[in-house]
Amino acid sequence: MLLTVVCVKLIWGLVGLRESVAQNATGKDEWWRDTFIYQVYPRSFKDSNGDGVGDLNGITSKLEHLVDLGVSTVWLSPIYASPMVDFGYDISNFTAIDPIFGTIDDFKRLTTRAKALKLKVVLDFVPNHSSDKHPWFLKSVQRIKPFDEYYIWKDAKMVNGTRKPPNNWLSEFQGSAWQWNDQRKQYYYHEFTVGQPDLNYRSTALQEEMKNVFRFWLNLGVDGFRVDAINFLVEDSRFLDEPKIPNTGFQDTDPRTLRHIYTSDQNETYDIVASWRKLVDSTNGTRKIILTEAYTTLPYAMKYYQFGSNIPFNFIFLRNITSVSKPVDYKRAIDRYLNSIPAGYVANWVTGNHDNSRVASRFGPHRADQITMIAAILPGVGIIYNGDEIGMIDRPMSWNETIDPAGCNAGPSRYNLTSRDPARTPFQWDSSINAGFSTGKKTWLPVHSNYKTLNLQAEKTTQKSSYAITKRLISLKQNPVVQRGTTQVTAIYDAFLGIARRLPNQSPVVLIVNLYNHSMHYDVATFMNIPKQMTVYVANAAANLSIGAKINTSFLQLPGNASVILL
Ligand SMILES: *[C@@H]1O[C@H](CO)[C@@H](O)[C@H](O)[C@H]1NC(C)=O
Ligand SMILES: *[C@@H]1O[C@H](CO)[C@@H](O)[C@H](O)[C@H]1NC(C)=O
Ligand SMILES: *[C@@H]1O[C@H](CO)[C@@H](O)[C@H](O)[C@H]1NC(C)=O
Ligand SMILES: *[C@@H]1O[C@H](CO)[C@@H](O)[C@H](O)[C@H]1NC(C)=O
Ligand SMILES: *[C@@H]1O[C@H](CO)[C@@H](O)[C@H](O)[C@H]1NC(C)=O
Ligand SMILES: *[C@@H]1O[C@H](CO)[C@@H](O)[C@H](O)[C@H]1NC(C)=O
Ligand SMILES: *[C@@H]1O[C@H](CO)[C@@H](O)[C@H](O)[C@H]1NC(C)=O
Ligand SMILES: *[C@@H]1O[C@H](CO)[C@@H](O)[C@H](O)[C@H]1NC(C)=O
Ligand SMILES: *[C@@H]1O[C@H](CO)[C@@H](O)[C@H](O)[C@H]1NC(C)=O
Ligand SMILES: *[C@@H]1O[C@H](CO)[C@@H](O)[C@H](O)[C@H]1NC(C)=O
Ligand SMILES: *[C@@H]1O[C@H](CO)[C@@H](O)[C@H](O)[C@H]1NC(C)=O
Ligand SMILES: CC(=O)N[C@H]1CO[C@H](CO)[C@@H](O)[C@@H]1O
Ligand SMILES: [Ca+2]
Ligand SMILES: [Ca+2]
Repeated sequence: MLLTVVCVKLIWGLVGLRESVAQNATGKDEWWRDTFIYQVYPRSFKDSNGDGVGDLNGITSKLEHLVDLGVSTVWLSPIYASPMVDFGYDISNFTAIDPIFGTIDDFKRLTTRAKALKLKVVLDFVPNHSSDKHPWFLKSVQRIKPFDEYYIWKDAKMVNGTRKPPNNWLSEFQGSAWQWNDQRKQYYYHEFTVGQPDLNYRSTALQEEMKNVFRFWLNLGVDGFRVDAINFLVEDSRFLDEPKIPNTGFQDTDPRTLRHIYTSDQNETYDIVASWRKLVDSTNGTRKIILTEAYTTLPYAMKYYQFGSNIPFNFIFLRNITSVSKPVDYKRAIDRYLNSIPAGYVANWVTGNHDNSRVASRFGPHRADQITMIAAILPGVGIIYNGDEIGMIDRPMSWNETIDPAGCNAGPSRYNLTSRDPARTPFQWDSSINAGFSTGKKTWLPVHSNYKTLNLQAEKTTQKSSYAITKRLISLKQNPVVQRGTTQVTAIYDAFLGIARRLPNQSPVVLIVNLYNHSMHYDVATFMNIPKQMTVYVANAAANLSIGAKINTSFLQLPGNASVILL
């Protein structure tokens, strides 16, 4: 989302240093426990009919790629009916497929094929708001029961005879979060754009309506839901002004000037998540997964576990750790995260998504695989964004090419800071026209010009490609030491990050990352108390090491940017 991108730059707060810890985040024996989940951004994955936009039949035709990679689950970003003002996050019918993506029968074919391939299917669920074109909203405007209460309506505050919004709440997209509706003669609340009115979870009819949405898709056999922007779900019912943060330097219209104590992370939000947990658990068949997305503080994120989220997204690689982070920074964030997980729950590691720069652009192409290596060796679930497994990078956009509302709203001088278009370009399948994504004349976003060499087909025949490395990393999750071992994160001076996973009477699994860009060597064996001779399981391109090579860890010399996993 818009502010995520902006805020990332402001909140790289670093937390206190900790000692090494041993950690056992085994968790319950769920089907997703030691796997990777793969996010498909449907518009950009595969176009089956040449209109330049990816679609369901395209996804179905490429499911083998996910099987080949070895991921357990495909999570689809929104495929629902939508005016596409926010590319599907503005939904006008929660139980209909948008024609641009296909039909409900196409969806059924997709899930049938996925089941045959033993892939789980997870859908995006966007509960905070609907489109203002949704029939519920149109009826709400007319005060037709029970729709009248489906949205958050408030009377104007009259100040000296002038109509003003009911309070000072601000939209994530700048300015008052209240929009006057002349027909209903009231303001409605919108956390995001004017065209995305917030739903009112204090209406039991609305709550039931959204449960029916869950039921609809569960009946079609989906294995779970990824819940969007959950922390914004419920607002405080007193509608008090939020306190101002003094001296932020931002304009008064900027949401960063307020402490969001009444519009974010409300207790009632957690209760609603718990009610959804109960609902999905009451369905027969495979246990269902709930993933929740909240860019929030660690305690608020952790709280979702106890209220039924299996995967409250861990965004440390998106906001706490950056290309300039040092080994101690990695250690601090990873330990802090692992130590915060309540007993019995499973860790997760998001390496990228459709709202942020690609991992290969955030960390540099030579470090993209490193982040996946860290996600793979650490306990729990990895979450990978389509295209990152082949090392795709952001495609810079001119102002004219920009279509993401988050970019367009920011204007020609600032769109680069907020537009999410660069990370959403079509998947690069091969070196044919449009990278094999589409046979059309034009694609909805331009294909990156590097596709002739950077594409899946080429990487399949290259030994140290991102594809080859990622595939090996995904299968590392099957290693018992990685599944059940303790975790030790070590900063080896300023240069090396070391992660060791151990089980009694078994050889450890060890990752060493050189965070310098020049060659360094250390006695890693002594530093980490690991065997003096180990074998390369996988190494990134910079390491210049072959799988199976024997390594003397008493004198481990690694080129700049190199990383290696040893057994
Ligand atoms: C959503 O679309 C489905 C399928 O076209 C339709 O049956 C249903 O009535 C629609 N729901 C609403 C609220 O318009
Ligand atoms: C209302 O108008 C009066 C007279 O113009 C002015 O003194 C006062 O500050 C106004 N109050 C507000 C809340 O704007
Ligand atoms: C929210 O719930 C917590 C307990 O989970 C409680 O300590 C806190 O006071 C509650 N906050 C509000 C505003 O009710
Ligand atoms: C689950 O299966 C049981 C037994 O077959 C059946 O009685 C029940 O209605 C099913 N529940 C749902 C939600 O489908
Ligand atoms: C990541 O950064 C956010 C924002 O500064 C902070 O609230 C959170 O505690 C950090 N997480 C970890 C694991 O350090
Ligand atoms: C951008 O679009 C405007 C209006 O369509 C056009 O006049 C201008 O030449 C375009 N600029 C570029 C660099 O394509
Ligand atoms: C945005 O990025 C494009 C592509 O890198 C560049 O040409 C343009 O100058 C940038 N615009 C701004 C305002 O930074
Ligand atoms: C981790 O926890 C699980 C379950 O609580 C236990 O079976 C296992 O032995 C523990 N492993 C270690 C290395 O402590
Ligand atoms: C290598 O790292 C040094 C110090 O961190 C930095 O000054 C230099 O620009 C880097 N060189 C390259 C090519 O990244
Ligand atoms: C890679 O390793 C080989 C064999 O050890 C060596 O001959 C070669 O010089 C190395 N290449 C680089 C770029 O370090
Ligand atoms: C490993 O390197 C150390 C330090 O250079 C050396 O003393 C030792 O003999 C080496 N061990 C092996 C098995 O090569
Ligand atoms: C993190 C986030 O906010 N995700 C989505 C939430 O909803 C807005 C508005 O629809 C989207 O723009 C974001 O992508
Ligand atoms: Ca299409
Ligand atoms: Ca809300």
